[in-house]
Amino acid sequence: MGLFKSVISRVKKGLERTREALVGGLRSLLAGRRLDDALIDDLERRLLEADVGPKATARLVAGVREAYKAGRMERGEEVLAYLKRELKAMWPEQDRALRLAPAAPSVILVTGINGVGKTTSIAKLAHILKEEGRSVLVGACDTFRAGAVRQLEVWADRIGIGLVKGAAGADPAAVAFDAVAAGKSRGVDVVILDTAGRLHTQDTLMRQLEKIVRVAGKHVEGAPHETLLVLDATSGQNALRQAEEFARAAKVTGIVLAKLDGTAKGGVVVAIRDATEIPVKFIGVGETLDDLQPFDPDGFVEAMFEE
Ligand SMILES: Nc1nc2c(ncn2[C@@H]2O[C@H](COP(=O)(O)OP(=O)(O)O)[C@@H](O)[C@H]2O)c(=O)[nH]1
Ligand SMILES: [Mg+2]
Repeated sequence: MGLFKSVISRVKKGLERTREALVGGLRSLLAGRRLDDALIDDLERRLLEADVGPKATARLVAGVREAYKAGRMERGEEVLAYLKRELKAMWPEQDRALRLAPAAPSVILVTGINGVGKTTSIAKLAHILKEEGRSVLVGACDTFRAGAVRQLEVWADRIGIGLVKGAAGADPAAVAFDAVAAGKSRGVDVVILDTAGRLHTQDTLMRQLEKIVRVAGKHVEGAPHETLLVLDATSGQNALRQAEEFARAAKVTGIVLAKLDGTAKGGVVVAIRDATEIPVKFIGVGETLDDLQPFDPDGFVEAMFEE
């Protein structure tokens, strides 16, 4: 609770580029215009360009076309209102709260391919949890690059939380084992495991994840309680493919959509909703510790469409 409440103005700021390109674009396209077939085609192109995805785009555009043909929609403003309403309806009540165990420690596994923003998102999440008064420990299971461990160490020092690491090149599952065990013996509330995103094959990567999951579950009942998949919003439809692949291999319970501040293609949030049942739980809107926000669909759509 507490800090997990989102503030529309902050979301708005983080989404400036997305807002300008997607909604600003729609607004200048539609405002003051009368609807015709050419305008509907333009709308379709604009939605696809914003990475809303073919499925959702087709549905939205079909809705507009149908209402237009039936004489129920004539003005661009009506289209904007329709889009806003339809987008909001895409996210019915769903539990987006972080899953924590009834008894400490809760274990959160963080996955995703290299460079998407895993380590940074972990730091932001740890920061929020700590501000809420919880003790946090991170496990540096990305043991392939010394730089990866170092990066997490710098964050942990800055936030003031514990870190467990292994020797260079250590087995990631062994580090996960140590981190979860340390979390348990030290009575820590939340253990967050950082993982590697790039291995020789997708197969090895997935097998390694499975091993980490097994090891965590052996120590703490129900662990990992949350498996977060981090996706890079700037990678557009590629992010979708990753979501589908990871969901096949691991029981992903939530998505962190990072780098939404850096893209004009915020529509990918919509495409993710269309492609998977996995809830987007957090959005990343910058590189500092304060730049992680809970994903609140209503607030998100409001922020996107506000002037
Ligand atoms: N603009 C922006 N940059 C981000 C965000 N999250 C991560 N980054 C940057 O993306 C790069 C890769 O992040 P990192 O956490 O190391 O990714 P990892 O390889 O998945 O652990 C770093 O330069 C981060 O500062 C975000 O929400 N917005
Ligand atoms: Mg990393």
